[in-house]
Amino acid sequence: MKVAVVGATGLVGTVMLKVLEERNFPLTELIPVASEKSVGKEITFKGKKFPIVSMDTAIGMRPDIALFSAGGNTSLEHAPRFKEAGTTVIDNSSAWRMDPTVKLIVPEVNAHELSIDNKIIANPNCSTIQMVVVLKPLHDKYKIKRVVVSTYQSVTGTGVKAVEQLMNERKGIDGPKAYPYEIDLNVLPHIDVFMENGYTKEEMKMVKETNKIMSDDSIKVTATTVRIPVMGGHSESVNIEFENDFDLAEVRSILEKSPGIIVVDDVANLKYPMPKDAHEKDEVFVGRIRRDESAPKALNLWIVADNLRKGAATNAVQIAEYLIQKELV
Ligand code: 11C
Repeated sequence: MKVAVVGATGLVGTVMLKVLEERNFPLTELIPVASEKSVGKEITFKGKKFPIVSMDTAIGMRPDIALFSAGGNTSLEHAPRFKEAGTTVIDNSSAWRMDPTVKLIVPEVNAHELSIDNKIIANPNCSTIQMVVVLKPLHDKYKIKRVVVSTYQSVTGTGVKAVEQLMNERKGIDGPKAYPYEIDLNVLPHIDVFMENGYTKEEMKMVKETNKIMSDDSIKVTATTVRIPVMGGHSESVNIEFENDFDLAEVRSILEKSPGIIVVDDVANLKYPMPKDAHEKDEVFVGRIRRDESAPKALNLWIVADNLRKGAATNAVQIAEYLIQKELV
């Protein structure tokens, strides 16, 4: 497999390379792609040096798979060019997600939808991915009617500039700002741009992407997405109302058996998921599993995952692994 990583020097691109390395991805040739200012520099992968190349050079090399994490505009412009060259693109931006001809994939949920004809495949938003991994097995068993989610999102979701803003503020240094307000010792109920309905784009992504990935528009979702001065992962408080009643022990057992999930739920010993523990892990962590005592057939959960891993790089690499395993590339 010849694999291009587009956006190889960015936060997600760097993690993609790490994940490919760790998982011993069966690649024969690595093609790191980045903006013109990085072309000619080298990246190290499995102890070997690879030159960073331009988009045109990479397309000319006709990779089998291109993992894209270089923003929506780059993806809109260049993903079709890779596709023309016979490459399967797995795109981490929001550019193609709601395109009805493009599959939006979380392998634990809907990898079975993929076919050899899918040459551009969309990777969902990080906060959506970690939630649907948990919703899916519960929906299969009890049928979800409605989800109310509030997020506590890491600054790494915004990018390098936001990480620098947090670190600079912590040290009392002035510098470039990724947010309209201070983020250290603060909480911003604002992720991405505000839309006409008063929600942010991030909140609406959680609604629309969930329905598309779960192939079920009957699931009602409402979200409040919040940036907090944390690194390492996104956390989510999720309230789920089901059509059918559930047994709490059975819910726990279903989640424990579901792929990609680790249950950390032992409050007697103060065990619950935290971003510090999810950092650099590929799984989704679930805890604080309890009945919503204010409503029938309703459950409360706390979900944490590394947004750069399962929320981005790992999910994309898992899609690529699935394509290879099923001989779809
Ligand atoms: C954040 N969820 O934490 C965003 C980052 O649509 O892929 C990812 C945005 C996206 O700010």
